[in-house]
Amino acid sequence: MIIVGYLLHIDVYLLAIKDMMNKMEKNILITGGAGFIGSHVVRRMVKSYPTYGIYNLDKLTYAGNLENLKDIEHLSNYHFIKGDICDGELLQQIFERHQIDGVIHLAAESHVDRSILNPMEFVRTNVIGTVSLLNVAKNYWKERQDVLFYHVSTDEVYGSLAEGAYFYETTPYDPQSPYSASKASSDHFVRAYGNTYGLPYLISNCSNNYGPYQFPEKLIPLFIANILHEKPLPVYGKGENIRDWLWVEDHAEAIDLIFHKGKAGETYNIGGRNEWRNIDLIHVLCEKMDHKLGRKPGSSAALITYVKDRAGHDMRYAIDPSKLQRELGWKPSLTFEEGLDLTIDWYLANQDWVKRVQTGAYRDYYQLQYGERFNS
Ligand code: NAD
Ligand code: TDX
Repeated sequence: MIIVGYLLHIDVYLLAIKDMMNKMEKNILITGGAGFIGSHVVRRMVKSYPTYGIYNLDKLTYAGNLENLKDIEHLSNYHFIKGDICDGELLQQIFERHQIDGVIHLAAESHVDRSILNPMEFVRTNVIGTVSLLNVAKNYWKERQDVLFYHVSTDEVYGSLAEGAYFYETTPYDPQSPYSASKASSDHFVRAYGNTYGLPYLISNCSNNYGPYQFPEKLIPLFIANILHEKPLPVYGKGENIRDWLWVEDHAEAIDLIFHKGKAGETYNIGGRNEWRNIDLIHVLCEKMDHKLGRKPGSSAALITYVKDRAGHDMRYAIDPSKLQRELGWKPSLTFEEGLDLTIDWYLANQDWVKRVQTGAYRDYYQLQYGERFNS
């Protein structure tokens, strides 16, 4: 469904009229739905729950791309609202007009390297934005207990792990980058609103995601794009840092499960028990790319270039997802081998998407599809 109107917020009123005519079982506000993980969550919720009104609120920063949702934007229970989670007045209008019963909050600045260059933007969106959302939810819901504020967070809040150790839900917070410090802060605010005002909440902390629609600044899509164009592959430091990778649709499934079956006030760690040293993962990626592109074995690996390490680079992340598996029965659907193949194949088949992201052309999509009616 098409809506929009950043300046006048006319979209909010039009949608309200539509809602009155067509009462939904539940109205869910998803923030950051035009981003990588958010678009998979929105797609899943819109398709799996046709009786829910799904409201995707996204500021469309460099990371927001409405082309990610092209395939579902015509569905009548999907609604897009362009706006900023720091805009309390807009948030209040959205809650009131659409009688929001639940929030799945993903909007964030998400890239560690950018947080090193510009920490204030991370404080603004990840901390202040989350608190403004919490505040509006708390005031609108008052004492209601049949509502949920679900905050999607990261394993990076726990800091860097020694060999053999794992992140549990009880692991003390020890964020090391401006990004993880801002996410840790937002997690603390969510719990503070639960503790102080009785706001029913859920938090999940997930490991590194990969899959279709990931912005090509993150390791896997960046390296796929660089291999394709025979550009250097910048490996930070010695490439010995370890990350725990999860197929993005498995994350979306976990979010759906936690939102519907999780116990309010609880935290769930999400991860696929899939640890890789960066350099080992990069070699697998290079071998697969050589094979898929019909290039001589070793040609992609020849692009590997060791560069200066990321400042404060966390050495190792590894999630113990036992609680989620035991209590909610979640398990990953794919092996890493399968997920990586699907990811590479998707990027190779969708080079137009990558090109439009790299040239900035994707930013016109909003104007073309949604902009003309209300932008003055
Ligand atoms: P992303 O950068 O791809 O997308 C973020 C989205 O939020 C974009 O659509 C952007 O336009 C929107 N946004 C940013 N600032 C906003 C604001 N002020 N108001 C409204 N919208 C705004 O991020 P992602 O990788 O999809 O991550 C989504 C969430 O999941 C984040 O909260 C992130 O911390 C968390 N997370 C990510 C990973 C991962 O591996 N990518 C792992 C664990 C947790
Ligand atoms: O060019 C690169 N070279 C390189 O060696 C890039 C972009 C990354 N790296 C390394 C740094 C990390 O050790 O690869 C690893 C993965 O890097 P990113 O893809 O930037 O992810 P990471 O920093 O681990 O954070 C991601 O996972 C947790 C997401 O960006 C976060 O939003 C999420 O919370």
